[in-house]
Amino acid sequence: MGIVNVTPDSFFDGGARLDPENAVEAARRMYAEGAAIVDIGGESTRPGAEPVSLDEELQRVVPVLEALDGEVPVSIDTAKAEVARRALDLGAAMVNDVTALRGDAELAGVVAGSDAYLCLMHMLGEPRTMQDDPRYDDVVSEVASFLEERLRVAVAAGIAEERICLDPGFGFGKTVEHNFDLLRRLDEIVALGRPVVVGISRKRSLGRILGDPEATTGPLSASLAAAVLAYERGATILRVHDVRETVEALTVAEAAL
Ligand code: 9MG
Repeated sequence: MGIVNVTPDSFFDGGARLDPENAVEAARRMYAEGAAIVDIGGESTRPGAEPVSLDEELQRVVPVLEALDGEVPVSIDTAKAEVARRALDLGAAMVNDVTALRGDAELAGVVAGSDAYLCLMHMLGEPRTMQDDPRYDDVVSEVASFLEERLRVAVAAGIAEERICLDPGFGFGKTVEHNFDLLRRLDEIVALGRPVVVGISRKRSLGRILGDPEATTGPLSASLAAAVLAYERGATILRVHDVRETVEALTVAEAAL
């Protein structure tokens, strides 16, 4: 899954894709490089990010979806029912909801009324404050219980279980240690029985484990190491910035599995 952030404040590309033409070009390139799907989002969820209005989010993503016109399989990264509705009308195949259906009471109905796939992600708190001293007794079992509960909620709302994937939410209310516990024990998330999405690409934990306590991003090399580990531990969807390099790394990993 390639990442296209149509935002002015993405932690990694710093807003390079706010221009719809750049976003469309990035989506096409990622698809050509081997992404199975491209995740398009108009609201930043980086630590400290402020929410954006519905109008603003629609103005960012709709022109990109219109220009792509179904050419590239798309996941819409949103917690808003109306954004999801518009994106699905424009051909999106998946909704990536970082709130796991806790943000907008109407989102479950929108997904249930379509044949879209849904990604439910764990987050402790909200983007603005989530990195302010997150605490768990056991991060892996708490994340697993949360995802199990949100899966039940989604199925009860009429979304077919076969269309749901789960994501432990690397960096969403987690310290470096929490993120590495989750990566080490990813099998416990895989054991929930749904495809697991891992989004650790370029995240700050990778830069911090390499020795920079103030890092806000991580290097490509560390992202590839994490992607290979996650894949080897059972993740089936990797949400990444560097599609070509990740496809190459995973192709090598797969040859030795
Ligand atoms: C939108 N977004 C940013 N990081 C993410 C991650 O790790 N997983 C998912 N599903 N979405 C993310």
